[in-house]
Amino acid sequence: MHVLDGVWDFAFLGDVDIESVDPRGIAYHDLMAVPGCFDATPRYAGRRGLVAYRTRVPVSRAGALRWVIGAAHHRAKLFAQGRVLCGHGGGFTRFSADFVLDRPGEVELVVLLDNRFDPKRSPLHQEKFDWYQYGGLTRSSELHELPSLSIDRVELRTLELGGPTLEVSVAFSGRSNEPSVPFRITFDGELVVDQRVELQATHGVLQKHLSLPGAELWSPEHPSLHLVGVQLGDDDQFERTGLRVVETKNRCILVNGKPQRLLGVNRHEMHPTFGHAVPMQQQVADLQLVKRLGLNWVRGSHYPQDDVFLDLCDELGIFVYSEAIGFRHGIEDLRNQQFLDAQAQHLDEMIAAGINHPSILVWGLLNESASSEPDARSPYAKLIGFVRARDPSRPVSFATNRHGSDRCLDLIDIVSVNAYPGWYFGELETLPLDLDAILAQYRAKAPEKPILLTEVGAGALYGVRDYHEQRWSEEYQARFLERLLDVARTAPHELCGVCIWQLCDTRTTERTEAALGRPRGFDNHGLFDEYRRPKLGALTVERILSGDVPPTKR
Ligand code: ADA
Repeated sequence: MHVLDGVWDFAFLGDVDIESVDPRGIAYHDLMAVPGCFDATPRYAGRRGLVAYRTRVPVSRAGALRWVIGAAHHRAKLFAQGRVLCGHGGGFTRFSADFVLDRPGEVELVVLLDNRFDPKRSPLHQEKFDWYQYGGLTRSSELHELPSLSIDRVELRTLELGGPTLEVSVAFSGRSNEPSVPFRITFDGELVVDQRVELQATHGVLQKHLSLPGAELWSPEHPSLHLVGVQLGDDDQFERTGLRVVETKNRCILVNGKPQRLLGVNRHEMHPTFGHAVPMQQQVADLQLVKRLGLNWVRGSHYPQDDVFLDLCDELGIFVYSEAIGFRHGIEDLRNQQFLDAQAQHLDEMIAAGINHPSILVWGLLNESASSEPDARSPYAKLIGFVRARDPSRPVSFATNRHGSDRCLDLIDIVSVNAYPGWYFGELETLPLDLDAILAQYRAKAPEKPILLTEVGAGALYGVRDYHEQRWSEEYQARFLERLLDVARTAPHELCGVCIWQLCDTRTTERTEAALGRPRGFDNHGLFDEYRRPKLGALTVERILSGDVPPTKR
């Protein structure tokens, strides 16, 4: 396997149509880091247009190759040796393209990338979204030399805790020259399946149920992880997972039968210097902050988070609400088949990348979209059905702000509510009552379902200190969080989780109307500013959750 991370040739082509470019004619005038966001670098800051990335890789044998791209924003077209391989829409997910190399030597790989908004050709990225949508190859990229029979993916699912039993599904493609091939599975290095299989088809899935007496379960308190190795013919793959079962029952989210109380934070994967290509050190640092504050879950708002981040959550026992890309989609989008197809492909890619991570508790989609419209039921049902069929082992949800009028709550397992009492409406004093009134409307419609408050928060400008405790001051946000934590910790009958909006300040859309309500062009609801400097609010959460201040009575 060749890891392609490094410095690639780069060209900013500007206002050019992606379909009109012949990769052989591009003059590369610059260099760019991969992973990286070109429009987070000083030279291209804020620029939108078509760009080209190129690298060359020495490959020592002819044959089939698989090029894996960690994420490409927003729309990509891939070429190898000057020939087009595929197109791809939507950032934040991994995809791949296979091709055949005729003779050993240097392979030239080119990506054309477009970060402009184009509702028709790029429906997953829309200008109205409330976060800055950077362009670039933002996650690691690899080139794999494939044997004639190859493992495409290995998916692991805990079926039962008594045992425990793990389902291993191995998707393969290609053909071996032998009539039968070895098929082996190891669990933490111990051989548990050792047989030969005859494969007639050129694509398929092999499935095994492993009974694993004595294997430790995964939980937030004891996040035990196990390594599963699969060998099929000459190919092998290793996947890490945890053994645990998630269910929803009696207004609770249960992990291994135990009800969970969730207190967490929303996270945009973003940094002013790196855009969406948050480096490993910052991924670790962000989770250090989550832990330090005493929080136990993260909602990946509003798109799938990096593999590195998910790995760390698995290791630290932090739950993840993994959300597909989406933001306030109106009924026009939901009626648009092209949008729905793009969503389904993106959901499939999110699930493929996340399925073996025990930390992922819920799949989410379509943040704050038109779920109150009569015509929304069918598209919601289709996308939710798609997620359930793809992974029956996790609850599905969508975050709604359609208080009292949502028509799709019966379609999901967990009700996720976004509400901003004490910020966009109401005062600090009325926060508990306002929140109760909102939640009561959901409880009436979904009496038995668990409810998460997936967004709630107040803004604060870093460094603005004010004895008047006005909105935008750090003091206001800190008072707000004190009240919120009181409510969160004293209303267990209504809420099984609260997720503060948001971990740190994030650059938002460049559109003027939006920018006027967003000082500095940032969403300033962060507990930390964009460089992760703590506001008074972060210190307040840390102080309260570390037990320094007991919750007051409501
Ligand atoms: C919404 C939205 C968030 C953010 C938030 C805010 O709830 O889901 O992405 O825009 O509002 O800051 O107002």
